[in-house]
Amino acid sequence: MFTPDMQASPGSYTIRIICNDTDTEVFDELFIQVYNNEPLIVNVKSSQLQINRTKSLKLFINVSDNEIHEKNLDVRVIYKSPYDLNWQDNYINNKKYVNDHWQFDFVADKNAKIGKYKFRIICNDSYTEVFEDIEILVLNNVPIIDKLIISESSANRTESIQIIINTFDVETQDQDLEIDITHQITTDSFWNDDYISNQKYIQKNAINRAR
Ligand SMILES: [Ca+2]
Ligand SMILES: [Ca+2]
Repeated sequence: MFTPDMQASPGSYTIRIICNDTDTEVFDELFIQVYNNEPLIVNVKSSQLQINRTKSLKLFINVSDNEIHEKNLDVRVIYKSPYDLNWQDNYINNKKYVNDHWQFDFVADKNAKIGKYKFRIICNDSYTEVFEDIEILVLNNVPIIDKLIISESSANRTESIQIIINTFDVETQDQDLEIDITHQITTDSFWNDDYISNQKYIQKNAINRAR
């Protein structure tokens, strides 16, 4: 019997059979190939398949191998952001082995590209590397118009009405948001921006003080 154990190196083994009649020794050889049992990615689960920038999600990964315990396998996560050719791992952190599985956090940066990310989960038993891909969508936080105030609700021609607009966005500062104001006189007329002028950004606390 030839029984390579868990620690046996994979490869081609030369088996030498020696025969001796006490006067002469002869031998013959044969070859046996020993293979590694490949590691297996049993399953990959994500707490979410889409995520807004500045939020995070968790990846739960189960792997196995005949020779090596799950916690001693090399497990890694890399990703490609939309239209990117390079694999990265900048937003992957908190790698840990807990409750019989591997866990990683993906934290979408506020400047992360929007769109489909290809994630690759890699498992290596130091002889063979296997991988599985999943896709996760990173979304923009949509801007919010949270308050509109007008100084008057009516005006005679040539009089001015002040329009105050409070906006909010998770990723973009208020002063960097683009605000367009248009109006129409009847529901079937064109929207236009005649009569709109003097658009400027005033800090929110400055407005509060002015009231
Ligand atoms: Ca193995
Ligand atoms: Ca945004």
